[in-house]
Amino acid sequence: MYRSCPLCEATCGVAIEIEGDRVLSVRGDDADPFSKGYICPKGTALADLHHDPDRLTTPLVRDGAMWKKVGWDEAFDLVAQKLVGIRKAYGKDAVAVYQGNPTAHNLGLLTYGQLLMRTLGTKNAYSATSMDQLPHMLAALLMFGNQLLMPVPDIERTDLFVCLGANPLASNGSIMTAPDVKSRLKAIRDRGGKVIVLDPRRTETAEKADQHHFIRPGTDAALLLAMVHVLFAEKLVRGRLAVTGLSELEAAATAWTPERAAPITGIAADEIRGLARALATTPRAVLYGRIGVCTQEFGGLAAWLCYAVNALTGHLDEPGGLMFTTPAVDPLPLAAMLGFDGGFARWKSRVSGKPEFGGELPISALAEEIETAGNGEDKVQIRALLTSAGNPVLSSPGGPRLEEALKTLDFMVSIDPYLNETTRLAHVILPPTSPLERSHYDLALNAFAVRNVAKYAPPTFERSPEARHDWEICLALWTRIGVPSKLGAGSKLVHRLLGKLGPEAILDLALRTGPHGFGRGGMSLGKLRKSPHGIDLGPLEPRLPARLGHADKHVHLAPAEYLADLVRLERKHASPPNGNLVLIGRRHLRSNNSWMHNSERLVKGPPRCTLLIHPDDAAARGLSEGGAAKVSTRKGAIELPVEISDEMMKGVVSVPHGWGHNRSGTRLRVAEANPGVSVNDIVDPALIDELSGTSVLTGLAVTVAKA
Ligand SMILES: Nc1nc2c(c(=O)[nH]1)N[C@H]1C(S)=C(S)[C@@H](COP(=O)(O)OP(=O)(O)OC[C@H]3O[C@@H](n4cnc5c(=O)[nH]c(N)nc54)[C@H](O)[C@@H]3O)O[C@H]1N2
Ligand SMILES: Nc1nc2c(c(=O)[nH]1)N[C@H]1C(S)=C(S)[C@@H](COP(=O)(O)OP(=O)(O)OC[C@H]3O[C@@H](n4cnc5c(=O)[nH]c(N)nc54)[C@H](O)[C@@H]3O)O[C@H]1N2
Ligand code: SF4
Ligand SMILES: [Mo]
Repeated sequence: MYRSCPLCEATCGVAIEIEGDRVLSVRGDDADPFSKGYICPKGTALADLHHDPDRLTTPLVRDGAMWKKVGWDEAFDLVAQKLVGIRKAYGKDAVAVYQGNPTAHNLGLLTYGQLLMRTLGTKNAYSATSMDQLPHMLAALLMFGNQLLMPVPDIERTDLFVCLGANPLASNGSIMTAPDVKSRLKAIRDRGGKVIVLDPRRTETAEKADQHHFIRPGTDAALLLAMVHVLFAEKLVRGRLAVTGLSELEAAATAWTPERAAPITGIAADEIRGLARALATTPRAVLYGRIGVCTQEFGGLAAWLCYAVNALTGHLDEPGGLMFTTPAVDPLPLAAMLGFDGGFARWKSRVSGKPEFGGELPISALAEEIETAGNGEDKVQIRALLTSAGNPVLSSPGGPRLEEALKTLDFMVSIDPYLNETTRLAHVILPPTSPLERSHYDLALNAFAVRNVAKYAPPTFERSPEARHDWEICLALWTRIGVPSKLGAGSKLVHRLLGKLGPEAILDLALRTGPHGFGRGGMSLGKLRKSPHGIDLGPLEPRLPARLGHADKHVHLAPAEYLADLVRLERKHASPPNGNLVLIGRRHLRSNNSWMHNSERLVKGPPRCTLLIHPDDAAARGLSEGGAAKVSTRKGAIELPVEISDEMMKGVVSVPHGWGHNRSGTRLRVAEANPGVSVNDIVDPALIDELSGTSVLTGLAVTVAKA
């Protein structure tokens, strides 16, 4: 049986051997044209997930500290009755939703989940986006005219790959769906190209690169402005695209000489010049920035400047550069149909005025919106929460505060296969089928893949009659709640149709009407069913200006929102940096945010939730390898083992996120035995990039002492 692994963005093909209802083995699928047999250890752990005795299979209703199994209809009726009651009594905004990361890998949640969440019409919609790629989406919206038009590096054809704030050898790539990044980076070097990594840690990716430069966390915007400065000063600006804002961008960078950026970033002025020149003079080159660029104090500016530097050096929409995909399913019309409209700062959060993006508010507003009393019709306090595929108690900043806030809700329901740190606080848990019991198509990730590919897989195991898919759960709730439409013209018909179709029929329709669908032998679900290893649709192709969402069909290089935010950057860097230690995160190949620590094979070995610290910083604090350190912020302290390594930049320490499985009332036996601590217990949710509303998860001031 062949399918794609849904656990990270790489979408590796897996070959699964089964006997009866058991998985015998999970291997890389050699015949998958995209992943060619590659998988990582998490792929093998798909079997553990499927057979995990802790994975829930029937709805649970909480009575105090006790959980009772109930039937699906009873659970759906109860949830609908509660949510409808709260909407009626307090208004739409009293029901909040939170959607987590696995949504992006789940056909049912990307269709019926969106339908449910978006048509609830609540301003209190939250997701992991505001702890992640929001700055990229904002740049896509403001520069290219649609929030989903995030370009990806054409890693297969580039000769210079500059990697800023990403560690694809651990994460397997993000907004760059590219199975086996390691081989792809090696291929760049084998063909005489170069890989350059800029990161506060000498990462697994940096180890395989030609060059690595330590960069001071949170200073990417300064680095990129200095590169822009060099490009203009040395007349290196090029490219065929029609753009607006060129002179505004030049003016914005005038004061940012490499000499000014050097002490801020920790990268020498000559190196900054060299980087700008190399990008401008290498015919096929790309600057790729990812989560380290986004989740920082100036994430909005930094994400914008990453795209701008590619545009200025003639690498936007060019082979080997940063390109837009042509996936078999075009996500733009589909998202619009499901109610996901773009937009920024159309409204602000009630309590602290944080900006809306794409119909959602920043996650950092969730706790305060639950805690703070409302007054009147449009100043509504959150009374109920629906979470789906998310674990914000561990994954969002200020976990302990959110945890307390969740306990005060009138009602909470979670669509989730585990009784974990978040869902244990729900009144009802609705567990979906396992990944192997459902059909799969990468609706979202194919749109960010470095080749145009398409692959469909039917369920490996038929679901039992007692189990429900995510989409069935969402559809059942949607139907029962009877939410008014947000879908615009013809919505009654669309509604009735969606209620009947199911995700496969929607997929088939989207494939047939997509960019590869027309004509003889065009793309369809039937065609994909006949190619169980997937279909390669070729390398990325230039898509501009046709693809741009702006009416003027220009790339907007200097949107006013960014120019205005430069003032904040100036203010920040008016005084020299203080000598505080700063905290960054990290990812590990055998981990996946907060939710895969219940697999014995993934968590075995030495503890991974450790404090990484430079030898000099450790010595100055009397810390020894394996000893305990106390890491504090004004939000609290955590204690964890010390790992000393010169892979850390001096003055920077690292703690991974997603640990802290020591909360009572969870049902995760393996994870509870290897709990670690949650770094988000000490991350202050008030710290956001004030432009975009994205949480600041990197570059936080901390003190470290011997515990
Ligand atoms: N194994 C594994 N894979 C995953 C995940 C996982 O948890 N485990 N999570 C998935 C998810 S949800 C995502 S979003 C992706 C993320 O994918 P990536 O963006 O590749 O994420 P990271 O591996 O965290 O790499 C971010 C890098 O940024 C660096 N960094 C931190 N602060 C700064 C800074 O201020 N400036 C610069 N230039 N660099 C900085 C960090 O040291 C780190 O090496 O990974 C996905 N893949
Ligand atoms: N300090 C710090 N915090 C971070 C980050 C960081 O780098 N540093 N990274 C941030 C990022 S990039 C992200 S994306 C977020 C992730 O934040 P979240 O998405 O909130 O957290 P996850 O740990 O991915 O939890 C996923 C949940 O989905 C459930 N689940 C898994 N598969 C399915 C499914 O198919 N259907 C349903 N219904 N549920 C499923 C799991 O049981 C789990 O409860 O964390 C963010 N938090
Ligand atoms: S890299 Fe690992 S987790 Fe990601 S899709 Fe491939 S096998 Fe799955
Ligand atoms: Mo993420």
